[in-house]
Amino acid sequence: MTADHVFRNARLVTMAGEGMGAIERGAVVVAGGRIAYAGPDSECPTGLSGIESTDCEGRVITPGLIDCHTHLVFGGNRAREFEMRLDGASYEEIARAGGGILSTVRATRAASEDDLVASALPRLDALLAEGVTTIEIKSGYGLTVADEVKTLRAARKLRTMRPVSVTTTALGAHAIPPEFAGRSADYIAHVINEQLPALAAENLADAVDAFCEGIAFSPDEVDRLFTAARSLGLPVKLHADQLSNLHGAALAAKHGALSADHLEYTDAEGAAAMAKAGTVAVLLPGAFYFLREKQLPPIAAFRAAGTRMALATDCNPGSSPLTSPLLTMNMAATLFRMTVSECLAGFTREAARALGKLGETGTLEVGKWADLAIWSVESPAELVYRMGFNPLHARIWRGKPC
Ligand code: DI6
Ligand code: FE
Repeated sequence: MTADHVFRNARLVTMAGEGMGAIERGAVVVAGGRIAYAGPDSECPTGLSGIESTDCEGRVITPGLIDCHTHLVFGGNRAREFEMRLDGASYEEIARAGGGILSTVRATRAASEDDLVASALPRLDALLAEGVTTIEIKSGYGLTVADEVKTLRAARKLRTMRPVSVTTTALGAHAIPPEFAGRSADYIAHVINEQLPALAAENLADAVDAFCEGIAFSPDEVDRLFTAARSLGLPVKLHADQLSNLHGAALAAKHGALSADHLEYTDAEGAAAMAKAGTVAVLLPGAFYFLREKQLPPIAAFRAAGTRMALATDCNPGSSPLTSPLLTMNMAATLFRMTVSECLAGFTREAARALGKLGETGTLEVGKWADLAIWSVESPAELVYRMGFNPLHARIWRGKPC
């Protein structure tokens, strides 16, 4: 066997199959950036002489983490708004008064592509420091053709600057920009007729997203957008049922969406529709926590229906200024009562599925990219249990330690 690197004497958390796929004393062999073997150390292929070998000294190896829902690229921040909320204003009141998402739109429009890259890099580095090897980045704070293009170019630039896989999502339907105030249907037509073709022409978007909510876009408008996206061959996903139940989960499922995200107000029918369509439920406990939501996502209904559950930081300036997958897992366990296995699957296997990338990453299985996180812990539960402590020992992206 020709190979480049072997990691021996590790506790593997392969995430293959349904649970954690743990292997007490395991080894991972890397060849050409991909996993050539992941299994018991005792059965590791022999004749690997000459290749680099690392003794992991019993550390835990998981798949590299995947943050499948972020708004990483934006201008400015919303610390002032955070203070207003501490004085009693609600997220929706601030949004309706022209603050909220629109204040970040102003700052993002004022920023150059280089400014956006520079301000996103420290956030990206914080994620990488906790073992992230794949990240999804949405636009949605530009809301003109030029500013959406600028945002996604900045997102794509990040992957030339750091060893990480980046997928990009067009979220032009995030908010109604001031120049279209009161004309949401006209703005959706603009997204469909101007933004999507421009982004598609530059191949800047891997998927299309929308915010279906009373303060954003109606189910009918989303339906039109998704029909257009799919006719361009772009998969869809949806910010659904975050603040109220507009049956966004079922709408996403109807369009065969990769994922529906947030889902606090989703009902059992929505959960069942998602399971049937293979639409992954992306749960975002950071936003739930930061907005002090009371309505829990229907975890029991997802389990009963067999809906796949992923987790993500939702890193954004307004509802989840969060760049820690480890803290996100702890929040999912503490606030949503998700199990350790569900939390880890949420940032690995199910996150990969939510991006349509399960064939490439998300588990430690032969043929996938050798995207690994090596942790100085004794058991995977420690990754979920601790708060504000980062035990990452090494991050491997496509076989390269970095
Ligand atoms: N839901 C959210 O929680 C974020 N976007 C969305 O559609 C909030 C974005 C922001 O407040 O800037
Ligand atoms: Fe979001």
